[in-house]
Amino acid sequence: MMDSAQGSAAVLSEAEVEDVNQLTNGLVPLPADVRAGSGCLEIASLRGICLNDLSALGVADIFRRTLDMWTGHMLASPDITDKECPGTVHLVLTPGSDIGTLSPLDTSAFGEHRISITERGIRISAAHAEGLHRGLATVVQMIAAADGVLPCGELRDRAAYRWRGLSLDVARKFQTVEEVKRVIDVLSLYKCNVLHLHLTDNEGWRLQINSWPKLTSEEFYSQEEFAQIVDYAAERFITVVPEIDTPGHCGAAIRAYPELGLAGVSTTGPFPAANLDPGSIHAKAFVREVLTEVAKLTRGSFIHIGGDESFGMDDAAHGLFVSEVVAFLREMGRTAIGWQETSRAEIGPSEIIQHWIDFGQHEPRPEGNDQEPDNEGRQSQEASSQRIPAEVLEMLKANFAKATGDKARTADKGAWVLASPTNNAYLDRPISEESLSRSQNDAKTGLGLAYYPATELRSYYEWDPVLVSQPVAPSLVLGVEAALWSETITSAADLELLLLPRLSAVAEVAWTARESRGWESYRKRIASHSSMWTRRDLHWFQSTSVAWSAT
Ligand code: TNX
Repeated sequence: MMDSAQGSAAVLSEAEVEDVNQLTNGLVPLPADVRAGSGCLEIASLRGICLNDLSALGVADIFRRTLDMWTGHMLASPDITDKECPGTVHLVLTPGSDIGTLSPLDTSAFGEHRISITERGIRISAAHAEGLHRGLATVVQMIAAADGVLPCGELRDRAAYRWRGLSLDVARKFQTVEEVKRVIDVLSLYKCNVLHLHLTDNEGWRLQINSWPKLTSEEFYSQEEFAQIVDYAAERFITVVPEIDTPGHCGAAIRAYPELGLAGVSTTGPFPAANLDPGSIHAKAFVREVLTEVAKLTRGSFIHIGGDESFGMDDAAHGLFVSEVVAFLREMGRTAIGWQETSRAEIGPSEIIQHWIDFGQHEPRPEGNDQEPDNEGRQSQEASSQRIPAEVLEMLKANFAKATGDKARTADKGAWVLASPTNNAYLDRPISEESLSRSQNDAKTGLGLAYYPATELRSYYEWDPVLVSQPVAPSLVLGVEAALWSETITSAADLELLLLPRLSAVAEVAWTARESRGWESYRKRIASHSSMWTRRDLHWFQSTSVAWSAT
């Protein structure tokens, strides 16, 4: 793994490397290809935005507001022109381009673009509006990190993976529409393109469903509010993927409509067997009616069907249930995504399987860490087992034992894979480092699930989506999702402490090719982001792993 700031910098002199590092200063994720120029651009000389194509107007407008929000630098309203535009950020959609489809399966999802910085201004070109938007996130970060001037040069960039997401559990702890929008702003800043919302679980059902009105009672999104989230995300080229978790994790639904579950089953406590009754006609109608409504509320074609941890359910019944739900979504022209347990059902090459159960034995030994990887995996499993009550542990172990064949099954089926390994992508693990702030050191006690060992920022950075997905072919690894589960979250502040800086590390794993990444480089580049987070009043964890430039 390289630790220089540029992947393709095989034969650069030391001075040239320094120039490149200046250009990538404060950029996370690290761009693919960077060439230093000569001279520099005064940021104060940037006054406006120009565009050559009306279809980039929305992008320009969001950029203008976003730049102000993160940096306080205000540009004038956009002008449409074909001419040279000194003193502006100039957006150029290349001829023959289209606006893209807002789908993480589309090639526009790679967000390809070019940025050129000269003494006269900044020019960004792309074949899709989405590429412009991703490039503009780079410009926001450059301006935030700069000390009055930007070095001239050129960046060509594109994501390593098409799917770069966050799964957010708003079922265990509800978050307001405003808070979800703040999370979307963070995702956009790190070039992520998917917000997966875990909307239902044992603890609560958070989306209004007209045909089953008793599902929601106090804290939930009306369909109108959900549409607001979808629109806000779409303006930032982020697809919202709603998750309706079935047949397990259905406690809230069963409490509202007991006929959906088996009689006498407890729906509360840790890991209840709160499954829909696979033999019930009510449960079948329920799933179809709910998914029909949910499908109308999304812009993307994706619906997450959960499928995880249906404790106590017969394996064949689980497989059949999931297969029927997947087939129903196909009939509706939608794409099903399921947690890895759905690899045991009838899944095909157009579906997506999200791997999460991680045995920690696939990673090569990270640089500077002399523990054997196997050993590390075992140690962390032992440490966490001690915190789990014996009967729960038995159940989890049985579940994990079944999971050993999931990756091979996924590979056999030719389905797409999303990598969300618990060891590297679960943001709800307790935080291992100290914070620079005493109150955060108090706040972090009890934050993160105690079943997991405390985890450092570095673990979210040093992993490889292809390696953790083996034996799935690299070409079928669609991308990466971080997951933020909310069992221990009591407020928006808690959410943000687990989100930042961890999400930025996973976002770089998703965007930047592995050969170009390096922990030492990342921790230098992320250090200046604290000023953006603080400006926005985000509660970010002041981890001692990074020499933050502002706290
Ligand atoms: C497992 S990941 C779960 C969630 C928990 C999470 C805690 C998955 C599909 N299921 O229900 O919240 O672990 O990290």
